[in-house]
Amino acid sequence: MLTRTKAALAALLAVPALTLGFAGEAQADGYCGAGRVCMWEDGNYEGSRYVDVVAGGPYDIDGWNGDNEISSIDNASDDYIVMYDNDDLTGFLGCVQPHQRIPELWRNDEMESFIARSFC
Ligand SMILES: [Ca+2]
Ligand SMILES: [Ca+2]
Ligand SMILES: [Ca+2]
Repeated sequence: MLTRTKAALAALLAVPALTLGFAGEAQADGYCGAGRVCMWEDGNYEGSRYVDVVAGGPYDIDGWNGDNEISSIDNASDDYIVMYDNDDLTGFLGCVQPHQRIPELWRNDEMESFIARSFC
């Protein structure tokens, strides 16, 4: 019974947390500001924040700035982030959905370019 109550409470709290998320995220350490996409050297949004840009692009992640090192990503935008293995949007890796966070990328240390789009 206690578990069910907790679950119901969590469901109730989930909706306002989602709608109010932006204000908190802009200040939270390790997360991205509204409309931006951020990428980190290590998993769980740790290590160097190599990418912190307004969702748009195309962007190349240059050498010494995180190319082939990205391990986690926070997409705080309304667009899909389409990720590529190589520079110039070549070698499709996969998509991050709008407002999706990925603490451990399934293709670790491979991304070199990306673009924000309204489709995947
Ligand atoms: Ca890494
Ligand atoms: Ca490169
Ligand atoms: Ca690569």
